[in-house]
Amino acid sequence: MLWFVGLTCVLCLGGDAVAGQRDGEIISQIKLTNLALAEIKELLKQQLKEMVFMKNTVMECEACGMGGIQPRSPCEPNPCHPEVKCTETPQGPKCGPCPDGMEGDGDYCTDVDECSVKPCHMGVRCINTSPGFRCGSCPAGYAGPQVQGVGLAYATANKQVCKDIDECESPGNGGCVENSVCMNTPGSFRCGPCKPGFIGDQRRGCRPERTCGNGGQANPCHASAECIVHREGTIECQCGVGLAGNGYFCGSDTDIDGIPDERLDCPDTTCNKDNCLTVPNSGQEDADNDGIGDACDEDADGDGILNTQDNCVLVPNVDQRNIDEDDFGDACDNCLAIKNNDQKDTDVDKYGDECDEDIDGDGIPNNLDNCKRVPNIDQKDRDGDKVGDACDSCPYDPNPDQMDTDNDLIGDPCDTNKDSDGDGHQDSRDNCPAVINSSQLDTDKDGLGDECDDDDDDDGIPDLLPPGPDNCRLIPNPLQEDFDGNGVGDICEKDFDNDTIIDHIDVCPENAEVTLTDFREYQTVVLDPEGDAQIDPNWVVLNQGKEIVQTMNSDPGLAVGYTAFSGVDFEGTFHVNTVTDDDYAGFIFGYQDSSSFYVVMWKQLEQNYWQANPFRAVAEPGIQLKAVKSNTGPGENLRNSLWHTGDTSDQVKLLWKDARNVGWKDKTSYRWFLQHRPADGYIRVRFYEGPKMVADTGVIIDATMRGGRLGVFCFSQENIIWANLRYRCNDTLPEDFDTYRAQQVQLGV
Ligand SMILES: *[C@@H]1O[C@H](CO)[C@@H](O)[C@H](O)[C@H]1NC(C)=O
Ligand SMILES: *[C@@H]1O[C@H](CO)[C@@H](O)[C@H](O)[C@H]1NC(C)=O
Ligand SMILES: CC(=O)N[C@H]1CO[C@H](CO)[C@@H](O)[C@@H]1O
Repeated sequence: MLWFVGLTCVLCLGGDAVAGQRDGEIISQIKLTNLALAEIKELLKQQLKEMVFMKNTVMECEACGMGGIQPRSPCEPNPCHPEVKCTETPQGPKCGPCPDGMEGDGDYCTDVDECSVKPCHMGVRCINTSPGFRCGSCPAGYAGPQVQGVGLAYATANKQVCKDIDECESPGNGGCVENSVCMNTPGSFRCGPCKPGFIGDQRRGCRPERTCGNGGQANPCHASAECIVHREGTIECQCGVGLAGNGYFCGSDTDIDGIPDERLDCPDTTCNKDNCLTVPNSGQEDADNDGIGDACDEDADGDGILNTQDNCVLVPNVDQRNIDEDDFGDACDNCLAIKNNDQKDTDVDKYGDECDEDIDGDGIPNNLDNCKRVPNIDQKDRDGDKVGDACDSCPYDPNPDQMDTDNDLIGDPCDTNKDSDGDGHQDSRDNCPAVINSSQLDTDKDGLGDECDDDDDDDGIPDLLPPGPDNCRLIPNPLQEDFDGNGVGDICEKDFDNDTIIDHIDVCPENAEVTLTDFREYQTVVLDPEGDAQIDPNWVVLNQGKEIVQTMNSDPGLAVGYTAFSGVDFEGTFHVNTVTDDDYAGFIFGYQDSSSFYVVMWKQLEQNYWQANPFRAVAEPGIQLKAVKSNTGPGENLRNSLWHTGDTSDQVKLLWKDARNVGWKDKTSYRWFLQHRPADGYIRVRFYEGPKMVADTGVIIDATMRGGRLGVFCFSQENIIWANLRYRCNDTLPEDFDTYRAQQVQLGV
């Protein structure tokens, strides 16, 4: 092809030469021009001849190709860019497209710079290769695949993606100390301060600000709640005094009955709104379901008759019919035709004892039953006094009258009151006469109390000595199976005493006979049985035994639960729900008999007792803690001694009095919290008004009573509520005992 171009050039040059000489001298040089033209003509003729020759040669060549001689292909050697396909066409060889990663017409290709479309992550080097490209690795703190490829299209579609690594998600808190804030940043991370609830820093570590127990585990409870670790390791959260809820959520609780003033965002019943904001009603009883609790509903049964006029306060009875004319209308009377204002129904069969032919429901009619009020099918009566052993206060000494002057449940003929260890159980009956043990627990029923029995469950593995200690002290397991090897036998893992109440709700996990706080069964003790100064108290028990109400303006009296305790924590809410009167109310502990108990009592106003015999008794307001050890027992002496604020010989010792000397306020809830550790004589009581502690006895050491029963106390005050009662076995000595001891030693006591 180039030779055609060459020819054109020659012709052109010739033309130009002719044109270049058209001047004034044309005529004079005409001869010379003619000569030159002839020469050019000759040259063209020659060239034309050559072209025809060549054309023929070419045509001959094409013809002779058929004849077997291989002609040379115009694509051999490939005139295109390396690796570009060459195609023959009539117009000559044709080059295909440039390969990926190159650009040009195919004859000639040059490398494309894929890096121009920025296929690599920001900050990562892009290396353009020929052909293709390659990205460097992702920067530190980022992760992504290796990227390399060829061509702009590929580079555009497959850009390198480097994702930020969230170091904080990696194990070990990203390298920050445990429980501290780890902040992820693009390509890196930072360690911040300790997480909320933890204190410390990156250098010293972060430990829980509030821990639960001594194990240092974090405290999941509400900020105001107490965190309790149970023996088997579970955690319980308990809202602080004056607050209520499930422990994880706590809200204010004006009447301290354990139910919050406003609904809390949790599912438990203790998260519901109190249906009686200012009167304690821990059971939330609401007879007419009108959302207003009975305790503050003027017409509790909604029958249109106000409680004060209604002879059935909790059962609607518009007619108020009342055949036997007692205090209870027919609609709610458990003895329709017999007056029975106490409505007592021992066997809870809906027939009041007054009209029940079988009071205790043991199948033996009352007139044949030697224990009318205690079920005893066997009717065993060893002393033949016609009182069955099951209810005989002296099973070995005939005592048909069953007199029990000191109300200790032991009949007078067999009551020695000789109690060497002072735990409230006389030696002849004490299953450990020489060891303080009020609870008298005897798990294996071998007559030897656990406290002085080396093998409580009689399984052959001693409680403490080798081959013990017994990994289940109260349940026989001679093989000591312990699958998880935690030192607690499998059989008692969740329920140490096998009383079917799992340990963390069991108020006495190591005592099968005590499971939940319950005052439904109680002994009433009248402290002034002779005097008729006032009537006897009327006790009403609510909320499955966790609430007691005393309605009458009465003589001094006690309602005492039957469970005897050694170490115990006892708490409750105290509320006088009336503006009438200004007298005594309180609670008792360490009750052994009606002459021996501790009482915490509180009067509203100062007052002389109206009976000046046998002596003038002056009551001061303010909380008092008294040890009662009376040599007379119930009667006017004890009555006046209880009233009096001070010591009285052979009756009452005043152990502590609140120096503030302030009385209780009407219609106000107070919470008490008692710790009694009789083995060491440790007593401490705290009092709260709302969340605020208002009085504290401090550590008091007194060993008059080495344990006993719990109950409530009233003296001449009506409408007292003891709500949300709770007791727990607890023999752990509080820490302040040691501090107290150390001080005593320093003082030389
Ligand atoms: C645990 O108490 C149940 C009754 O609640 C009784 O059936 C079972 O035998 C007791 N287990 C042991 C090991 O004493
Ligand atoms: C038992 O008493 C100790 C000392 O007062 C106390 O720390 C502990 O929380 C109590 N245990 C329970 C379960 O209430
Ligand atoms: C005061 C005392 O030691 N009481 C013990 C009586 O028995 C119970 C049950 O065995 C123990 O828990 C008490 O510590």
